[in-house]
Amino acid sequence: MFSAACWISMMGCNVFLMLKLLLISEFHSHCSCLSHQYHFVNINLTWTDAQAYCRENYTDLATIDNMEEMKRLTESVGSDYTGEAWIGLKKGTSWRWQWSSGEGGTGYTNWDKGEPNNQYNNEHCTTFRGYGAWNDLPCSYQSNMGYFICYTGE
Ligand SMILES: *[C@@H]1O[C@H](CO)[C@@H](O)[C@H](O)[C@H]1NC(C)=O
Ligand SMILES: *[C@@H]1O[C@H](CO)[C@@H](O)[C@H](O)[C@H]1NC(C)=O
Ligand SMILES: [Ca+2]
Repeated sequence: MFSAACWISMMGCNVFLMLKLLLISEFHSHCSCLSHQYHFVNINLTWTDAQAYCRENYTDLATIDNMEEMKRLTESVGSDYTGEAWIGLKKGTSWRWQWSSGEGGTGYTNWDKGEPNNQYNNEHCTTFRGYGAWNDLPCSYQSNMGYFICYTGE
């Protein structure tokens, strides 16, 4: 049998736990909007070579989870560049789009109008277009589309 004092102290403990959980989730939501820092690299590489470059020199090719990150990625490229640049999205098993980082993804996408169109049935990698929208392209492309965006962070 619990005494009243014991019951009250348990309640206190629960309140404390709840506060702690709130603080933790607050902390995490702050973290996730700061966790991906983007780095635009102007070297012409295929998607796979760009991935290797990002994995060695940063964390991976860019993963984008929401509009806020899309905005920051766009800022990292700057308005002078109007070409395309690889991001970390590529078709994986059963032709589903997957992030290079292995992140499950939040479901956020920002495909350009009419994309992904999988032209000639050969477009399995994704680029960022200057104004922010995404396009699927052949993974082996590099001339002036082979620039890429890496990220650092979780
Ligand atoms: C990492 O960056 C350096 C300097 O730009 C480059 O020489 C090297 O090839 C990069 N690593 C990979 C795996 O591409
Ligand atoms: C990348 O390729 C394009 C098209 O061939 C070229 O204009 C550009 O100068 C190249 N960039 C670099 C950094 O080699
Ligand atoms: Ca396309």
